[in-house]
Amino acid sequence: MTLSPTQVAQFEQDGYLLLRGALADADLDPVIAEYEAHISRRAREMMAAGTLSELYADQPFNRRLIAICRENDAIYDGLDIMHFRGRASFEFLANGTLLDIVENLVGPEITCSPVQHTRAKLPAGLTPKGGDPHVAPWHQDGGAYQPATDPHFVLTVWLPLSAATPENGCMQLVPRVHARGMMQHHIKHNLLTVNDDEQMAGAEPVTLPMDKGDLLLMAKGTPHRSTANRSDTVRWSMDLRYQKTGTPSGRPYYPDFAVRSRSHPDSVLRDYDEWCRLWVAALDGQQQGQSAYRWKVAP
Ligand SMILES: O=C(O)CCC(=O)C(=O)O
Ligand SMILES: [Fe+2]
Repeated sequence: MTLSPTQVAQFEQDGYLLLRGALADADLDPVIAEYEAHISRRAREMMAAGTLSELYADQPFNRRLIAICRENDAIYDGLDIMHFRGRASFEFLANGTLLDIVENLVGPEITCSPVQHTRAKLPAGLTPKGGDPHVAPWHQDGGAYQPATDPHFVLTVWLPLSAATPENGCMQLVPRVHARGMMQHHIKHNLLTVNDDEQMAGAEPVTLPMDKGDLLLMAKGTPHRSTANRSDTVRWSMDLRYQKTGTPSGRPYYPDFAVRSRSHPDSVLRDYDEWCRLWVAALDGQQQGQSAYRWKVAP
């Protein structure tokens, strides 16, 4: 799939583009299957250890984790992409349909940013340790990178693995303000956010329910958020970032890699084990003392 000139113009004007049905089940099901297999394995281990009363194997992908977490939320740890490190997840980062779309906006030399997540957003109150990192207050993704990234284009790609609805905390964003530049952010409860009252006054957000297969493309200056999950479903999603090879990811201590290159095809990282090794080494390095954010912690 390629974007039409009208779609590219729409992205540039609105700071986002929502593509319905861009991905097929065949693109996403391997990722879902490896999470399902992991959850089954962990549930069996917990049963064997006597810390779970049943497997909840009859529950669908967007409910099973809830049923298990209500009994024992130890299963919740390690689901994000860099900790989970599934082979299908790695392969999905280089999905041809996805990269064809990305190439329309990023160009033919594409680096996969390490600023990426797989999120299992649970109903409010169920997330272990209180606060929920998947309830994102208003922010621009540009605010999440180190300043070296400011002059460069970074494309955010957000996609649900199960239906994202207003009730379970789908994405909301403010169109047509992405080119105004970086807003003042701060860190509140460990989350990056702008000052809502001052900077979001008068904003007219759009709410974007999305189904599996839909794809949201977003500029790094587009303010967006997601609210708490007030449903009885898990909002499973991935948010990925792509940029022109050679531009800084904004998290230099995490591994980025060339995911498509027309000029240097040999530079592309295709080795799953190497990707795992890079993440393990980076996570062991604990950011080498660098803060993820340039912003002050709110009092
Ligand atoms: O998934 C969410 O709820 C928020 C994600 C987000 O802020 C992003 O993908 O940039
Ligand atoms: Fe974001």
